[in-house]
This record gives sequence, structure tokens and C-alpha cells, in this order.
Amino acid sequence: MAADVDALVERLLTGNRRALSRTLTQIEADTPAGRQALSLLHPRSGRAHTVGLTGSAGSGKSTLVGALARELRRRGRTLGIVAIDPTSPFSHGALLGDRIRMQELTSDRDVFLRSMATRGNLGGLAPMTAGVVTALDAFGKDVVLVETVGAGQDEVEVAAMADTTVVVLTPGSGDDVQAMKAGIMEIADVLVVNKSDLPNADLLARQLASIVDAAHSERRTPIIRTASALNEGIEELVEALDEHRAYISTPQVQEAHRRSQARHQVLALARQRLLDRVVAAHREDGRLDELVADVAARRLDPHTAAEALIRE
Ligand SMILES: Nc1nc2c(ncn2[C@@H]2O[C@H](COP(=O)(O)OP(=O)(O)OP(=O)(O)O)[C@@H](O)[C@H]2O)c(=O)[nH]1
Ligand SMILES: [Mg+2]
Repeated sequence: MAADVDALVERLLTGNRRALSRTLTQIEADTPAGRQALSLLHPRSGRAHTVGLTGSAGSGKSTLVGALARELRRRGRTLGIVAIDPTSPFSHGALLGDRIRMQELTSDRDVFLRSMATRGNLGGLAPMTAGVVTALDAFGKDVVLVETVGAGQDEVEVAAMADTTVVVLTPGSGDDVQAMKAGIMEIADVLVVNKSDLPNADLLARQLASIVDAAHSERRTPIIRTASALNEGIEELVEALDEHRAYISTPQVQEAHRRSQARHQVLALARQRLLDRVVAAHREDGRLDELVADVAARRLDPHTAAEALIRE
């Protein structure tokens, strides 16, 4: 098997898309072959600009990824696109009207699109996503765009993994900007007010500006207004992405940034492995079910049960 993986990775590194595709399947399934491939690919990665886009459902992330992808291609950059989403950015109903322009992307050999299923991954999605991004990076893509649904842990993990995190907001979506301001400032490198053709885009942009001002950070988080469906503001967004990339490439910032990414990846994987082991061991011997039943019946508290699972 080791020789097979060597050969597969070798072909991937010469630009073979089929080899890339097969490697990604192994990485996503977290197989021994996938892990071995990653150990070969990791030293070859670190060149791509990875951009995570997150935001609430329906905020226009997929439309924005499509518009960004076209603009980046226009500038001659090669692309990987990862959609952590049950729906592919190019099959979503919203984009049917945009099909012809989308086909231009999907038939473009310099664009590689991968959708990842969100179901059934106990330890969260981020560890496998990081591997997929590493492979696209080692394959030689200039930019890797990752679309993720803005919900909880995955969002934070994906933000930690990307070089640049874009938080997509929309006017009048009921997103309570005040309530999430701490969360936004923690993960956003670029804020996007999308659907700025709708009423109240100004209001949202002003609310965001006051949050950014209050944060007093060393680098001011830019607020970019876009209308992804109308292809507006996309050049400004690309410029903001480039500016952030230049910022994290400065010697003072780069080392800290790379370490923080690496730390997140290592911890996310360690968490996943530990959890997998504990669950696998106690699922077989029935102990997990026993403890769960005890907690449900109030004979045991969940802290003690969790402690028992780990210790036994
Ligand atoms: N008015 C307006 N509508 C937009 C704009 N961009 C996207 N939309 C619409 O918003 C809806 C959702 O767009 P998507 O791109 O699928 O949003 P998403 O964030 O990827 O959605 P999920 O992946 O399902 O969370 C679609 O009906 C789009 O046509 C915009 O700039 N203006
Ligand atoms: Mg989407």
C-alpha cells in the first residue's frame, strides 16, 4: 500500500486531477492511505492562500464564492474550492439562473471543486477539511476557497485553519450584530455586507464599523459591501483578501500566524482521535450504553460518566 500511495502522490504532484481526486477521497475518509498521503503532502504545502467564507445560511456565500472565483480566474489565479455543505456551490437552486457562467468555472481545468458531506463526523469537520486544503495547496492551487455554514465549532475551526476568514452578513437577515460582535471580531479578517442591493445595507455597515472601531485592533478589519448576485464589490473584496494576505506575510505576523494554525490543527486532530478511541472502545464493550442509561435515569451525572469513559 505504501508504494501505491507514493505513486498516487507522485502523480498528484505532477498535476494529475484524477490522482488529486482519489487522494482527497482517502483524506476525507481518514484512511491509513489518506494519512500517509498527507504526511507526504504536508511538506509540499504552505504556498496557497486559503480563504474561509462563513456566514449564516442563505447569506449568499455560494454566490459570493462563484463571483470571487470568476474574478480570481480573470486575474489568472488557479483555484481550489471546498464546500462544507450538503449542497454544492454550483448545484444550489439559487445558482440555476447563473448556470452558464458557472459552467465556465466547472469546465475550467484550473478550478478544482470539492464538496464535503457534513454528516456523521463525530469530531467535527475541520480536521478532514484541513487535510483537503493541504492537498489542494500541494497540488499547486494559488487560492483555496472554503465555504462553510456559519454554525458553532466548525466555523471557528475552519477560521483557525484558513489564512484569511471572511464573515458574510446580510442586511435585515435578523443576524443580531450586537449579540455576535465578540464572535465576529474573533474570527473575521474581512467583513462582507453582502446583498447590499437590499435596504438597510448602510445601517448594517455602520453597525459593523462601530464594532470594528471599538475593537482597536492593530489591523483595522475592512468592511466590504458586495452584491454577489450582481457581481458588485467583488474586485474590492479580492483587494481586501490580498491586503490581508500581505499583512500576514510580514515577518512580525507570519510566524505567530503559522504557529496558531498548526496548533489548531494538531489539537483538532488529537481531540478527534481521542474521542474516536474512547467511543470505539466503549461502544464494543457496551460500557458507553450503560453510562448513558445511568445518566438518563439520573443515577449518575454526566461529568462522572465522561470521566469514567476516559479512565476505564
Ligand atoms: N438580493 C440579493 N440576493 C442575493 C445576493 N447574493 C445571493 N443572493 C440570493 O440569496 C440566496 C442564497 O444564496 P446562496 O449563495 O445559496 O447562499 P449561501 O449562503 O451559500 O446559502 P447556504 O449555503 O444554503 O447557507 C439566493 O436566493 C441568492 O440568489 C445579492 O447580492 N443580492
Ligand atoms: Mg451555500
